[in-house]
Amino acid sequence: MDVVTIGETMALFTPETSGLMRYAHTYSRKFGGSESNVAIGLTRLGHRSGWISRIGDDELGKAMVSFIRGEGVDVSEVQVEKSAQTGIYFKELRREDDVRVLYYRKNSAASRMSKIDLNEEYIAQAKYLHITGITPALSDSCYEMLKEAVHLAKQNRVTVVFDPNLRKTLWSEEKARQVLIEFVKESDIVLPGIAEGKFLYGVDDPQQVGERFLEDGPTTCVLKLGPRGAQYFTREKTEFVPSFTVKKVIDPVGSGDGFCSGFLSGLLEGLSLYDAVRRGNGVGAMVAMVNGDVEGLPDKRDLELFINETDKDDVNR
Ligand code: KDG
Repeated sequence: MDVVTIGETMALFTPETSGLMRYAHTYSRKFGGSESNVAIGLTRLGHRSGWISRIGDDELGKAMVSFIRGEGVDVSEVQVEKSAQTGIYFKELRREDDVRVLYYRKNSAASRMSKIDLNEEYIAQAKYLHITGITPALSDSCYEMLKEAVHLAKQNRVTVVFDPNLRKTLWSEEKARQVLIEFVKESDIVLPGIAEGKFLYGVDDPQQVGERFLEDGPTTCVLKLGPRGAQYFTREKTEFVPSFTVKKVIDPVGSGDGFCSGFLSGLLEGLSLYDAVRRGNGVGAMVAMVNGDVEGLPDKRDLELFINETDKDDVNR
């Protein structure tokens, strides 16, 4: 396994029409969950990924696992929770620049995950453990489980990659800040957005944000700067990597996960940090141009076409 990830995935309902959801009558049903989005992004690019989770004993859970398995992700560590349901979420595309997310996930099956969901051998055989700040927000047992997963990864020399993925509606700001910094301190690579850097450390200059993350322990910080691109920081070097032009943003949700899968696939293939971040930018941009969290994730060929096409005249520099 190249990458193992842990987290909740939900059935995602999106109105077929834009505007206020109260006027929507028909919805499309998709699936979304930051960690499985990353796992799917990796398999599309030719890597092996596995996803640890719990689903309810229900139709949505079954359809979700079939879908994720169908994308080539290993789901052998997904458990069925009899006493809770699979979480769902709605994505309200009010306007092009106003996308809202509504969760119906409290006490969901995945929020019942705990240390017993972890199989040390499964984590130990991976090159990377990918985790996000969504999981510890789900419940105390998920928080404890994630700490244990990081501990197992470190014990087995598996590189820990952490995306803070701040979701303010899931917990208090104070708790979020404290716990997310706790995970930053235990991670090797962090992939925050600039707004998360400001939230965690109270500074908004990219250089200062990058330095603050590194001071807390990770050896690499890749700071996502939205439409501008991303900047990576190590103790030796920092470089800004420009983004690709997105002609029309259709749905930005999932773009950060796309970035992460592109970046990790670059590392797995031994690309330089600059080129891995550039690949991340490419995948992130492609996801934003398609409705759905994973529907825009490219395979290798599409990604290369997009990057080379855009290179001709569309790169933002
Ligand atoms: O990053 C995209 C995720 O936000 C989406 O897939 C749903 O996992 C999700 C969450 O918790 O918001």
